[in-house]
Amino acid sequence: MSENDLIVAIATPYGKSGVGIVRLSGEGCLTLAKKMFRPFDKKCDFTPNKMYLGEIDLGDVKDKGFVVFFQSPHSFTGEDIVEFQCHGGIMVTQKIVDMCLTKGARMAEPGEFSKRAFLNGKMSLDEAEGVADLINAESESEMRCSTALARGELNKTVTDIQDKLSDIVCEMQAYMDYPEEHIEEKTRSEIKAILEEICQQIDNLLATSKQGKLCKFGVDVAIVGKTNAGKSSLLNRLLGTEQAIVTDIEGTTRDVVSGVMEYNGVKFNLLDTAGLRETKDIIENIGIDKSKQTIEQSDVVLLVIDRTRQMDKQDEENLCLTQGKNRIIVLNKSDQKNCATLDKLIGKDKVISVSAKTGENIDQLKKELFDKAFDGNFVNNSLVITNSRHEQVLREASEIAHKLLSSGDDLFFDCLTLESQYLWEKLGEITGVSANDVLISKIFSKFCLGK
Ligand SMILES: Nc1nc2c(ncn2[C@@H]2O[C@H](COP(=O)(O)OP(=O)(O)OP(=O)(O)O)[C@@H](O)[C@H]2O)c(=O)[nH]1
Ligand SMILES: [Mg+2]
Repeated sequence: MSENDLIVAIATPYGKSGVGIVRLSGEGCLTLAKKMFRPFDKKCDFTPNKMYLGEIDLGDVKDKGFVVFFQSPHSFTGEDIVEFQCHGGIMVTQKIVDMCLTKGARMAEPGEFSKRAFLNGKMSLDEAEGVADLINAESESEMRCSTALARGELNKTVTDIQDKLSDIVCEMQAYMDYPEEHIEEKTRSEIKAILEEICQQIDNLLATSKQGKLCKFGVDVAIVGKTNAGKSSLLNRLLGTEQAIVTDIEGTTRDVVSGVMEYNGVKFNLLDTAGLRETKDIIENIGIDKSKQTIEQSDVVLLVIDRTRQMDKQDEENLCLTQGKNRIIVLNKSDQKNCATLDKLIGKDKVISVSAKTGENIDQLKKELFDKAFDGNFVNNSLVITNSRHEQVLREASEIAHKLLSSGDDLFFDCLTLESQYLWEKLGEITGVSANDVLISKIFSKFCLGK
């Protein structure tokens, strides 16, 4: 495999569609395309970025479609690229790929187009990862985070930190080259100030990673409480569908019933659970164990209490069980006149009265849920760390930077220079400036085919 040999892949999803795109990249792609495409326009000279209508040779049959040529370096990969835009579906696109393979191309590895774009300097590593995340985005907030990454916002911040580190290294180099200048004190205080800024910048990025994870994977919300409190009714009301079975028989829900709700562009994975109570029923007990596990694994707990019933021992236990969790107490059945005294609930908890039956206060509950999930600190339209690899690199970088800051006064300048270079290299793992080939291959292998 040479670095710019001819690769081919279907760039559109596998399945039926109006249009399909097959992409060829590498040296000689136009020559190959000409062998299997007959343009209708006799004067066609494959001017770059222009679409030409014609017949694509599929072996025994022909498809009517377009060919576009993107000339190096003005293409996604930075190499010559040809795109066949044909009729969609499984057969036509596959036939074009087969034809390209018989004429000398080879099948692209997953992510190989993006890898080439990175290697040819068309985008940094984090920007390429942003593109992959954008393709996989399932919610608006995830999409917003990925576009920021793909636009190069993380790259900008990291490069800015790296520039500051380069300044430190230059400053120290100058001092070591001209020690007679006696600039040590001034130099040290300047370096300290820069290091403080760097620590702050890295920590600010890291602080966004909690929101990033929730935007990427969704907020897991456990709906728990006593039997018949109205948990399944609440799930259905929040989703706007009849997802879970509702009856007035205690112990109706046995297993975890889930559904996805999107609110303010964020995905909430709602998990309705079996009602908590003492029972000898084996199946119900398995369900109750699952309810407890769900509480543990969730980001937010909605503890549902039937406000028409007096609180009892089971309610007390449920309060204990969810103590310390990020919880909201939901007093359900507000449409009913009789309201029991619920003094025990007064405390730090967020308490909200709703009616799953009529929908009363449900919008308010969604808002409270959103605020609870993000501690009221949701940041919109700014850079948020969603990628666990970036988070890991930033954690390591933060450790190095803080160590450097605290030991800066005691280090010899040559050590300080080396440590600063090490931090520079570490941050380079995000943008790919210093990343080694193994790391790069590992990252791109997770991309989808044709990208
Ligand atoms: N009046 C009134 N009734 C409700 C409300 N929510 C639920 N119910 C009723 O309460 C009963 C139990 O509702 P479910 O949603 O099945 O309760 P659950 O908590 O899921 O119960 P289990 O699955 O047994 O744990 C049903 O008869 C519902 O119609 C409400 O807001 N108001
Ligand atoms: Mg239920």
